[in-house]
Amino acid sequence: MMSNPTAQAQQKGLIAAKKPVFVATWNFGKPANEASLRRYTEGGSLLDAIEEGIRLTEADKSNASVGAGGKPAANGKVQLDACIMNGPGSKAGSVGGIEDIMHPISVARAVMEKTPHVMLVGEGARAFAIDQGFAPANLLTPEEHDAWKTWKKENQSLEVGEDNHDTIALVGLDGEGNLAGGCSTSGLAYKLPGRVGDSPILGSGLYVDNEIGAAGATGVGENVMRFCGSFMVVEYMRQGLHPEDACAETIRRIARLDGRPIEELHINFIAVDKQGRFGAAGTGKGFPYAVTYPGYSQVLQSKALSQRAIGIEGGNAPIDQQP
Ligand code: SD4
Repeated sequence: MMSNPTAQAQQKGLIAAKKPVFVATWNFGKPANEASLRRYTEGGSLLDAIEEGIRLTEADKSNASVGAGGKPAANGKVQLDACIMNGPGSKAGSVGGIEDIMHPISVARAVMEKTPHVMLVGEGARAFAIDQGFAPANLLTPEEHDAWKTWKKENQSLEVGEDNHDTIALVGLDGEGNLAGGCSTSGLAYKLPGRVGDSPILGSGLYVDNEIGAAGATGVGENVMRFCGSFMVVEYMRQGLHPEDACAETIRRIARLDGRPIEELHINFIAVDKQGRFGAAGTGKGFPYAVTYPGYSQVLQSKALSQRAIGIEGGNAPIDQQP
């Protein structure tokens, strides 16, 4: 008997035995997926389920890279990015650089459902959220405030490292064969105020095509958004690639176009297709992703495209220290 969940899942061809199936980034994707499955089982729509899972991560103050408790921009303000997309009708909503609102995923959904627009940014997004009844809150925890003060005093580097970014991207397929997804992040730690990454950009941090599949990204947004990364993953699935291979091929193509070695890009993708097959790939070794469907919930190891071990990301335990 194989005890390794990744090996077991790979032997089964990385395909969900039951629907709905939820696939999410990082270790914290597992409780998020489980919240999604619960919401769906209780009668919520696939979109309700996606929103619920991401809200769990956003509310977790110990997660320093999503929602409340996120690391701030260089000016000490937490600025959040999120988007949501529903397969049927390709409906989408998004917010960029929103301040003081704990659940940008829900604001993104309100943009989708209550406005004729797709994306709101900055002060306009905040004003819209408050108008919609979202309560403003201070998202900067005392720990992150202290860490920011230290960074200001000692460092002030804007360099993208191993431990200053993380994102929840969560994609799902329901029993009717419909797809949906969401993505939420506080972005790169100590970014320039106003910097928006890939996460709220449809086609970059997230893409859903109801005919084919859904994909999401985490990592250095600048290395995803120049290539429409999640859209590219979906297009490779359209060409017949398994989701894991589609994620890997996207990373290889990005590296070719960018010119730097794969291990310097710090990006990862997750994907699910319309048949319930799923997979993930990363530029380094040890990007974990979570897969949940009725009777199954596991953190799996993604396909690694270089031997570089990824470090502690946004409070995540390195893969070899996972429970
Ligand atoms: C960004 N992609 O803002 C996000 C950060 C991230 O893992 O995903 N980090 O660039």
